[in-house]
Amino acid sequence: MGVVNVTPDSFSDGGAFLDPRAAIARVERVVDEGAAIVDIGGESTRPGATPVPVSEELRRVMPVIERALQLPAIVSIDTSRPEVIRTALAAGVHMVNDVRALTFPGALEAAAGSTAAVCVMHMQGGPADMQDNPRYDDVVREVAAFLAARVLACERAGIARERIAIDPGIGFGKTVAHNLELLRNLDALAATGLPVLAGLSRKRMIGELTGRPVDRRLAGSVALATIAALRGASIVRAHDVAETVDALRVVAALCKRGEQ
Ligand code: 9MG
Repeated sequence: MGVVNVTPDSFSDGGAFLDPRAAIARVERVVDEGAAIVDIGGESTRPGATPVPVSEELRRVMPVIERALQLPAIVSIDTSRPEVIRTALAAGVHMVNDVRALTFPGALEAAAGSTAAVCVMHMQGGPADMQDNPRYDDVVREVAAFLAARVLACERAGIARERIAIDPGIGFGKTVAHNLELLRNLDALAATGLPVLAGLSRKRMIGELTGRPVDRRLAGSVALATIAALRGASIVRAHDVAETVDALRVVAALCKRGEQ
């Protein structure tokens, strides 16, 4: 899953693709480099990010979605808002990626009224405060229980299990220790039988582990993508698509005999 942030304040690419032409060029490059899914978002979810009006979110993402839908890729809308979900689905997007796990009022219903896939992610707190003091008694158990509850809510709303992916939300209300614990136990989430999505690319934990600034986290990102795939992730969300695809092809070859 290649990341396309149409925002002025993303932590990872700092507004490089706010201009629709730049965002469209980014979509084309992501697909060209081998991404099966393009994830298009118009609101930053980095720690401390401020919300934007729905109209602005739509203004940012819709031209990019229109172009992405002409390409040979699954098109995902990265949003939490029911209005944006509905508009993007009406345009034909194939997937809704929601870091708030379809908890906003009306979001479940908006997603259920289509045949699109959904990804529900765990987050403790919200972008404004999630990194203030994240606490868990047992991070793996608590994240798994939250995701199980959201999957049930999706199913009750009419979203078939086959349409649902789950995501532990690396970096969303978690310390480095929490993130590492979740990665070590990613196979427990994969054991649900649902596809697991992992977003690790350029994240703060890599900065904390390596001392590298955000524009020098490629090696750490590819290492974590590889580890996530080996531990059962089916979808890896990445900024550096070509390098991540290479790493995942190596993992796929290694696991091909089915003796993971
Ligand atoms: C939008 N976004 C940013 N980070 C993410 C992650 O880790 N997972 C998912 N599903 N979406 C993310």
